Amino acid sequence: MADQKNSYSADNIQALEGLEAVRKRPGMYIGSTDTKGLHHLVWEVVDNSIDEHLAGHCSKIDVIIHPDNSISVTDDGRGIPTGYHEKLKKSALEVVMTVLHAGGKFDKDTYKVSGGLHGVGVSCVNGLSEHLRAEVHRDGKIFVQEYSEGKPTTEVEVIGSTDKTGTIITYRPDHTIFEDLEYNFSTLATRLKELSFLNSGLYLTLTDERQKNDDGSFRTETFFSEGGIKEYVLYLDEARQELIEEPIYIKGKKDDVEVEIGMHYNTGYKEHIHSFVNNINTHEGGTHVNGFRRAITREFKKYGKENGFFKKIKFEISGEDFREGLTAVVSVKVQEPQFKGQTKGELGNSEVTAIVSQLVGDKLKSFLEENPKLAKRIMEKVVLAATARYAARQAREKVQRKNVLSSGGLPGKLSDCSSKDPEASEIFLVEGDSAGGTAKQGRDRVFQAILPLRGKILNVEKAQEYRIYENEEIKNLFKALGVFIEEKDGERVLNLDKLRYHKIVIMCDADVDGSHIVTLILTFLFRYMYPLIEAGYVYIAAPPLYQVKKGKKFQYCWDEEERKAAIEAFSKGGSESSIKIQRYKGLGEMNAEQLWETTMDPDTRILKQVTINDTIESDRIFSMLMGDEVPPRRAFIESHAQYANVDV
Ligand code: 0RA
Repeated sequence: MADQKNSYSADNIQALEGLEAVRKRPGMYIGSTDTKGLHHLVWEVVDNSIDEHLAGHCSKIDVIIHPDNSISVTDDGRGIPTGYHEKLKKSALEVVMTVLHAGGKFDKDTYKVSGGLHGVGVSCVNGLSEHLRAEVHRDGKIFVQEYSEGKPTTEVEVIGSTDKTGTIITYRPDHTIFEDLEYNFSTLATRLKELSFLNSGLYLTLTDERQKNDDGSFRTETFFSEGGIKEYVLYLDEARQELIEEPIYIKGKKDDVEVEIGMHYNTGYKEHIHSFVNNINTHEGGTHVNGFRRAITREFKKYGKENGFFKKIKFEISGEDFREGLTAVVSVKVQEPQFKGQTKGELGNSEVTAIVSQLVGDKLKSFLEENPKLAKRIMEKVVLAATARYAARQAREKVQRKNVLSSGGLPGKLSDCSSKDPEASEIFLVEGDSAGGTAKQGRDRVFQAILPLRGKILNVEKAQEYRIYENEEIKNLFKALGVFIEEKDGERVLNLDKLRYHKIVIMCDADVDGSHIVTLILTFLFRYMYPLIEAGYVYIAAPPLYQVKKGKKFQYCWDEEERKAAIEAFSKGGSESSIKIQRYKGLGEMNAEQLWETTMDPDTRILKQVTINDTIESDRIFSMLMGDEVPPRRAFIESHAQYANVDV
């Protein structure tokens, strides 16, 4: 089991032999032993291959998921060294594969940038695998060694000759260590796609031998980007209307810090800044993002003032006004990154701020001078943004003053629970008054509250912020949940101190309209109440699709398979006719008791917790599904229909 809380000093680690440490405390090395940790193994291997690419020796990396959920990673890099290691008296291959952190010791000169957060190397994967096979093509020969739980089971053997170079690592994760051994195609695909944008010119492929296409071939996807980060921002903005056609692209290097940035303006109202350090997503930003923001505010403000764009604005223009409709990717490569913050997702190296700020500032200065027409378009948007922000703030304050500051701020439509303990309390967001009524009768009023929402709530993806605070349903949500937005250092943050429920359950009909409403509510929560999702408080209820009944016996079914099984079980020893099948199209077709026992009773219900696998891709998917542009939405839905399950 993962155990990150136990602190473990360097001495302890050295006292343990080789990879035994990794097997004893896997969580310390790969974060966790849940599905996240399982996928992390792939990245440990791929990171090594990416290092080969960054050193200029690798152009292609292939990842294969085998039918038994073992993984192969093949690259055309230099191949792991295989020579004799004098000090350790064994092959360098064996040292790299069986000694923690050994990888880097062999190539001091190369600029090693990938990895970072855990970055413990391929030996760690070896230690956590019940079987691993390393095949190296190097010096005209093919070398192979196999291992079990990180210990060699064969010598390094030469099995043939080759005219190529590269490494093939095949491993099967240890089932005694990992809770779940099933690899997820879209999790791997999303990260490989991201890596292709971050490493332009590198071919990455993903093949899933568990899934076959109609023609019998395996499901395969190839990821390649010629334009890198410039292309990445266009991809992220695909479903948004552009304000400027070409992204602004910045690339430079100073004091060993490499900076690459793409920025693109769309006509939307949100800012989307994604940042990376050594290919690793820094969710919480950090010094590189601070430098970027600082430069934008400084240069745009100066230009706007000097050219008279802000004459009519009677209040101070704020930094965020310059970033409305901005989609940007900020990627830096730093020799010795320091990560801080709650999830180690924030860059701490202070020298990076000034470096990024200067490079971006220089570029923006010349961009504004050389493109007066585009500059005018951006400045006019900034003025609109500032005006709307001012209006939104007033609207928000009006809602919140009533909400938190006055008593009796709960919405009339809310049927609250009697418990005042947020940890024990649940709120069901129910589509429509009639289903709301049934839920109210069916619930356990001690800990379950019901808030009916009228039909389709506002699509926040298309609405300006102040409209959101004017919307009745959304106002009710803020009031019922007891959360509010406050400004901290010029940033808006959701305050959860007075949150009234730790389970927020979206309960809608199990049909197309119902799932549309779920998506609308999720979009709102993702954009305005993300910390609730992050904390794991948001759930989707799963009402049954069928009731299969014979005489007095009946069974609820959640999918086709269960329905077939129920019919079969009931028809044993009799015939299929007397059996009645009811298809529930909506919550309204169930009475209060049925709704309780199928969907609301904690002992029997199925709740799906909403988790975000990849914030950047989720961001893009929401803009795709709920945004303005129709063709990308259609393309997205069509391309995902083939493999059915879309993971948000
Ligand atoms: C140690 C040293 C060198 C490369 C590697 C390890 C290496 C590891 C992996 C893991 C997967 N693919 C890999 N490719 C390379 C440097 C090699 C040299 O200096 O020739």
